Amino acid sequence: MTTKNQALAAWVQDVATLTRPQSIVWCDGSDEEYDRMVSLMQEQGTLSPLNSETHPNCYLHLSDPQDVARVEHLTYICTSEEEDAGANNNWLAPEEAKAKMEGLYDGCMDGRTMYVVPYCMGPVKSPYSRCGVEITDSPYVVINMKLMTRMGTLALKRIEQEGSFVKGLHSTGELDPNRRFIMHFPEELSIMSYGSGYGGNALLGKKCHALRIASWQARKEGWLAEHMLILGLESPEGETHYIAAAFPSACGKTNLAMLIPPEKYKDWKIWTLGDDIAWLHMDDQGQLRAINPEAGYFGVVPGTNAKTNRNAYEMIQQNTIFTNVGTTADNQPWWEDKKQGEPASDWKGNPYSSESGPAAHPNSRFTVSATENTAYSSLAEAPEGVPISAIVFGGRRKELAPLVYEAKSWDHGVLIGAGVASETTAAATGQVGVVRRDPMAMKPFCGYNFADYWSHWLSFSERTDNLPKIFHVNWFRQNDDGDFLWPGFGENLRVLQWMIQRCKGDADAVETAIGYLPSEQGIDVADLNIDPDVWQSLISINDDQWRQEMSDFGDYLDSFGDRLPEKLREQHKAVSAALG
Ligand code: OXD
Ligand code: MN
Repeated sequence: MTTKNQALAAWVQDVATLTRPQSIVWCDGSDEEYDRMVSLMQEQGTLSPLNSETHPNCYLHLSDPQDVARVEHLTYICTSEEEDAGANNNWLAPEEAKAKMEGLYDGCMDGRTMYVVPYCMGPVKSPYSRCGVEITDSPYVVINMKLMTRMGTLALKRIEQEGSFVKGLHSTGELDPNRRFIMHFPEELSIMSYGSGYGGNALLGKKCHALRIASWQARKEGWLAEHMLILGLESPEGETHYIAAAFPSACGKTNLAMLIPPEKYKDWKIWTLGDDIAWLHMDDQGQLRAINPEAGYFGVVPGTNAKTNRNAYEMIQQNTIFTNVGTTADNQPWWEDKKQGEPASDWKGNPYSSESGPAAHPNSRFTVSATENTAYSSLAEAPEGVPISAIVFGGRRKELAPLVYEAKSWDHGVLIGAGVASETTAAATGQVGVVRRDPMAMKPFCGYNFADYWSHWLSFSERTDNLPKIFHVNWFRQNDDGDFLWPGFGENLRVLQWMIQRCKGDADAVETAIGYLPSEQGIDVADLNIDPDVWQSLISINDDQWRQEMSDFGDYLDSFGDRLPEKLREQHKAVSAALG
């Protein structure tokens, strides 16, 4: 036995009896172990080194071409009552789901090594952190977990002290899409994943634990587990405000979290706390504080270049695992919009030809430790987290949503979050570019009924009057020719500044039916050469379009029936009435 925790030892034994691995390895999270696993994967042919002069310690993993994204239609929340999972989730009865999964797991590790991976989500010493153990037969998962979480001996120690942990069982199985399921059992704090090696389906600390299971725990314990980046905005005077922002997958959370201010604002600084997940707790003063449960980034590669995200571009020049990118003739990683080099091979390992699609898969990813980011905030390791001044929701909308607007109250902000809709991206299998409702950017990740989730969000305004202000942004407005109206990237700093000024009571705004919008001079855009009509359209609303939107949104809310909180209905009514 390799742990003092009886429940963990017994579970590992039970899993081994079911899956029948050739051997069992307990991971300690050391650098030596990482190097050993990297060598093993090279021997097995599942990882290859990239050009060691230009990209030291960088590796390429090419996945099965049918296993490149999250699979929402195969992802289930298995609660005893179907209503607890809600219409926002696929549901299966726990016993049925377990029987199905046990059938798949039966003997599935025959001839393979079973790795036991203890991990801690959040700084190991933080009271807000939570631990888990992932059992997996995938060396790729082990090396990614090492970069993405606090993994190994320290996590195991905390589990032994605390006695509780989330159980995650993963096997890549045969990578057959017909034998692939991601099941969650929030009542038992456990996860079962089979048939995929893709990050969001297989690195169980991330979406499965830190969002789906954690959101359930958070509701019971009075906190929030959210699909949010966390950043610090430091002014030239040295004052730092922290912002948490929720956007759907592949909508620019990583870019915003690592933003480099434009020349005009070069005395400002953005610090990254996290790029994907935030756990928000209320402290004794009624202040919301955030920690990032993760320790690394699993980011979308295409589009990353020295202009769009210089921090990320530089951080992935070394010590990075690339998944499903192309390569150049001299074996450097290559992706669309890298703006450097030419592809020689594509993500399937074939010679590149423009007719056979992009060189890098649109959802190709980098995995890298957060410490490689030169903008990584030292407070990311603070056990007490950082105080949040503003919460931002956003989506990818060609039309409708203005550049930025502010909620009139917390409860109104909850309505705005619930109303998030966005065009789908390559982060999940399925059609790309269709608008779908994605409340709080949590549609794929909320581990329980959205109606109960909104009630939980609304309950925060009953606990304190010290809550962050809530905003909504849309960087993605386009004209009829498909050109973006707002330059985005570094220029988004101007919008963040407006938010912080609003928090401090220092900026004017115009009240509209949907919230407060910046006044014409409220955001400094004078040097951006934006046509005045375009600027007007970015900071105003079209009442007809909004009436239609509120009507569609109302139908969506109605689909949650009686469980929908009355307060949310009232907020919806108030906005609709104001639109007339
Ligand atoms: C991610 C996602 O990988 O949201 O972060 O899909
Ligand atoms: Mn995400």
